[in-house]
Amino acid sequence: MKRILVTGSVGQIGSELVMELRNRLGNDNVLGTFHRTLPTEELTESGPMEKIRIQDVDDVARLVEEYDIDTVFNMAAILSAVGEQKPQLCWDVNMNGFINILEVAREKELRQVINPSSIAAFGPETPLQNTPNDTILKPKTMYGVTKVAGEILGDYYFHRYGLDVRGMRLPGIVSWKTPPGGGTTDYSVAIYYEAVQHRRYTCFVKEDTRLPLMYMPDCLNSMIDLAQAPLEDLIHHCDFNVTAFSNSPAEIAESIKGHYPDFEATYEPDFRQAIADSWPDSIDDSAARAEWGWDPEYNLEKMTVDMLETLERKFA
Ligand code: AKB
Repeated sequence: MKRILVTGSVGQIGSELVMELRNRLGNDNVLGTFHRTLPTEELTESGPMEKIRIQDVDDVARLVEEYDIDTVFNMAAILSAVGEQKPQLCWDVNMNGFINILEVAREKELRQVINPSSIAAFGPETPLQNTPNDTILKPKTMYGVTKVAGEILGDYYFHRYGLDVRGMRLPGIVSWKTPPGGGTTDYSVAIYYEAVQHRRYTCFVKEDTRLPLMYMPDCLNSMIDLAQAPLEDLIHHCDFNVTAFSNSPAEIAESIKGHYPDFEATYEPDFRQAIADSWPDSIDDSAARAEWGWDPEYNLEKMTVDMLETLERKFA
């Protein structure tokens, strides 16, 4: 991992991943790429940023060549909620984009491709509690379909071509820097923003909807630690369960109330409730712990303290 290209660099995770990788590997060694939304000053001023359309294989190949890339983190994706409104676009970006990256990586003999999967790979037939790593994968969203197909495709490129492709099934990611867009777990971020700014939040899933969650610093570590794990230690490749804690919106609201007693949460479930109901309550990440030492740092309370402090500074 010396010269990295990150797709989806203006997104919730991509924007922070680019900065973390630049801190660790040097600014010029990390190329951020974006499609429509323009990057922040922090991203453009700290290192190279280029416009890309990952569904265009020539675009991907040109940038890999020009910047002498050896590793790609593929963070560009249409998430679950938008994916249900635009299923064809979701397939196009998530699958055609990913296979272009794999093909360029194969042809140019890149070192590694990291392609995050998601808890959206699971479906209602999957065991709901402490979901095993290797289990039934029958998602009911287009986003989930692309995540399962992406896991299988990545494993195919590893076994067929020896390309080192890796990925982890991310839970809902909570962070303060760049808001998420188009996901079902977006409420777990919005609740903090609204608590700091207005002391009230109307949540679009029911109060007892429990989902696996993780704070951004752990998410970044999970991606970089998996990328750096010795290949010979891995039994799985593109489908590691990773989680930090599982909580419901009501429990997040309680944690916020511990700091803002006047905070009020109300609940008006919409179409995203059905998506959330098809995902597990909690997942078993023992394979990630055993094969590459996954060990998250944040629980709900520690995350709440950090989220409220950083958002208060942000909106001061
Ligand atoms: C979403 O809600 O779609 C994403 C995810 C869990 O992958 N945050």
